[in-house]
Amino acid sequence: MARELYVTLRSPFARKVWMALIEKGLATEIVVIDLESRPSAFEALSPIGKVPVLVDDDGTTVPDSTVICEYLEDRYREHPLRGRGWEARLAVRQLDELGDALADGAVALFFARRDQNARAEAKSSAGIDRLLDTLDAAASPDGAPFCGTLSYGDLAVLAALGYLGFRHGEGWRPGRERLARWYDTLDQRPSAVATRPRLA
Ligand SMILES: N[C@@H](CCC(=O)N[C@@H](CS)C(=O)NCC(=O)O)C(=O)O
Repeated sequence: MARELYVTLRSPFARKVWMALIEKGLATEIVVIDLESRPSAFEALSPIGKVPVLVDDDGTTVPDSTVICEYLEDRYREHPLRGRGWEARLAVRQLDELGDALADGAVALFFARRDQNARAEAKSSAGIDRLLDTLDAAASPDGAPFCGTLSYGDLAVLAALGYLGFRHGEGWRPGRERLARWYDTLDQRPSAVATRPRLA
């Protein structure tokens, strides 16, 4: 059977894994679903009920973007996206967590604005600003990957920033030139170009 990745075209979590599969050269059929009317085949795959879900070519089924990335690294060693040794792996996992938190914040901000919930909007905006400042301080001045070589942590942050720009514009950039340079460099990779968030 063909390897399948269940996604939506806007989910930053799905995009992180989609990019990882491209970077690792693992051919995958992308199955785009509508979260408003989830097909029963998708519901059966994961009790979590969120995208992404990976169904590997032997039927191994893995939900959650970080769990999928770790699984891919454990199973497919080519084009590694996490470092060797505990320090490098810890750094990648921590970066991945920052990226996921940023994505969660950007999604929460979208719903807060849609629902005109000023309190939730202020909370999400403050959380996003803190994460952006942390990432900007950690980014290298020359646009290089955060941990030296490209990691799935970079992909998590790239997907989160791509979603932030898609939903909320580019207002995150001023005063965060290092992070913007890092983003603009990685955003040119074929894996990033092929997976940019879109409405349909
Ligand atoms: N921790 C999960 C988060 C995934 C997630 O929140 N996906 C959203 C789309 S961006 C989703 O499927 N939401 C559907 C729902 O919550 O019902 C991961 O990293 O994969």
